[in-house]
This record gives sequence, C-alpha cells and structure tokens, in this order.
Amino acid sequence: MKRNDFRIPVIHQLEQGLSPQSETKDYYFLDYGGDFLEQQSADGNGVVVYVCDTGIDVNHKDFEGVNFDFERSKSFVPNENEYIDQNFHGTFCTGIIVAQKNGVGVVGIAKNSEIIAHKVLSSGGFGSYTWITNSAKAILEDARIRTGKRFVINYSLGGGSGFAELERVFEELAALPNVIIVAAAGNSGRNTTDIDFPARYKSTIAVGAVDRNKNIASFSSAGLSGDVCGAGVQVLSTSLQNSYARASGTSFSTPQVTAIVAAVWSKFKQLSSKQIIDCLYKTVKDLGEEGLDRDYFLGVVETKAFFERAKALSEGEDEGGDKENIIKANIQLEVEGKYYEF
Ligand SMILES: [Ca+2]
Ligand SMILES: [Ca+2]
Repeated sequence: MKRNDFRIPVIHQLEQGLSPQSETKDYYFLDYGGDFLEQQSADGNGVVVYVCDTGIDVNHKDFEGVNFDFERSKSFVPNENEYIDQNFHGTFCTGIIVAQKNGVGVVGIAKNSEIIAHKVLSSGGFGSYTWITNSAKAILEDARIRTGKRFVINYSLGGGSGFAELERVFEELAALPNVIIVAAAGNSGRNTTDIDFPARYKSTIAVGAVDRNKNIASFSSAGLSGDVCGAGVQVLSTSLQNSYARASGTSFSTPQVTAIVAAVWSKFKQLSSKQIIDCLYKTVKDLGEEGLDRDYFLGVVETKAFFERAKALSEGEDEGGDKENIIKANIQLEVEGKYYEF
C-alpha cells in the first residue's frame, strides 16, 4: 500500500516550543473579523468540523471545554490506532478553529463548533488515498444521517495527482446541502501549472495563503483551480504538550477559512452549502490581476462582507423571497472558474 499519496504540504518557517506571555489574538483572527464574529455570536455552534489530518492532541490546555466528538473521532491509519496527534500539524490546525478564550495561548475563530478528529495522515505526515477515501466515506454516511447538522471538512493536505474514487466520494459530499469541503492549495510556489489535489477538485473550496499585508505567499501554489486565499504566513497556534508554534503554509490558511465558514454558517443554518459558498466567493477582496487569477484565485476572504451577504440572503428568504431565483441570480458569474457551473 502506498503511504505517500497525500502529505502535509511542506511547512515553512516553523518555530516550535513557543509559550505566549499573554493570550494572543493573532492577525489571522484580528484582521479577518474574529472580534466581529464574536459580537455576532457566530461561533460555530451546531456546525461539525471534521479535521482530517495527523490527529489532534485533545488534552491541550487551550482545548479545555472544546466540544470534541470523541465517539466519532478515529484513526484511518494502519498501526496508528489512536487519533491523538503525535505530529503537531493536526493540533495546530485545530487551534486556529477552536482554541478557547481562556486567558492563555491563542484564540480560535469558531470556538463552539463540534470537532471530529479523523486521522488520515501518519505521525510522519503522510497518507494514502485509501485512508483518506475511507474517512470521506464515513463522513458521507454521517452527513446523510444527521441531516440537521452542518458539516465543514478540513483538508490541510495534498498531492500531485488525484484518485478517482476519492473524487467520486467528494462529489457526493459536495452535492449534499449540509456539507462544505475546504482544502489546501499546496505549498509548491508560484510556478506550478495548477494547485494540489484534492483542492483541485471542483467539489472543494481551494485555499491559498497570503501574508499579514495580504500579499500572496511565495510558497502558495498557483493555478486557476484555486478559489480563495486566507492568512497563512507566520501563523501562531497550538502545538503538542501544551506548547505553541508559529508556522507558514496553505495548511494553515485552510483551517482559517474552514473556521470562518463554520462561524458564518452557524448563524444562517437555513442556507445551503452552495449558498454559503456563493456568499463567500462573491465577497472576497480581488487582488492581483483583475478577477480570477493564478495567484490570489478569486481573492482574499472578507469575513464581515461574507457574513453580511449571508445575512441578507437568509433574510430575503425569511421574507418569502423566491429561493430559486435568489440562488440563480447569484450564480450568473462574470469570469470563468471552477465554481461557475452551479
Ligand atoms: Ca486561549
Ligand atoms: Ca484577482
């Protein structure tokens, strides 16, 4: 069995063993509407986030009080039966989503979302198509049964080629009104012909990385299959054994976008996955070349505008607006890109 079909994209500028002096709202929180979402009580409540990664160190002090679903958490990696993280990568991604406001460490963006750890990458950070596909099938079953829940799936991983069976399961997931898949564009830099799989699939929101000045990160993979960018340079989050780390990569802009989507969706659960994705795409900040481009894709996520658009759409429906027309009006798009086929 191949074990290296997918892997953690190469991490840049990793600084481990940090211990913030006081609780830190990092720029990925402050500059992307973290406080605004808190004011709106948009905290991920009722949204399930699957973190498909190296597992999670659920005992981290910054996760005390997190709504982990231990029952559904599991490892798909042979010979690594525990979903507890021994790498750091999955724990780091999880902190960006749900690190608690508790006076220590960092603060996540969707603190009340329900977290399920699916370990699909080994402690070494590698995974096979089979493990990830098996995990995706389990998520599909869960989402089909628990139709009242909203699900966001985080894939901070990638590889240079796809896998037909995984693509098929992703298409089934993305067709459900209660599932959104978010995946890392990859860290192969500016000269790639296109982004990594599974982010390249139409069924995902593919996420690239910008720095704190919203300039594209040198490592962020380029290509017209990308969708949005988030903060992924020198990000501070949770690491193993109650420590913290700073790291750069599309692995980390991905959970930021996952968390923003979970937070907004938790306030407007009546909206379908396609409506939420459409609101997200329609409200990005267009940077670089006008319109969709290989670097910034559609643009950088604008949390407040995304929230307001979702709010307006949901209120339009409450007033008895024609749902079909609202959806269609939002889907006649100007430029060619992978999501313009709704
Ligand atoms: Ca904290
Ligand atoms: Ca652009």
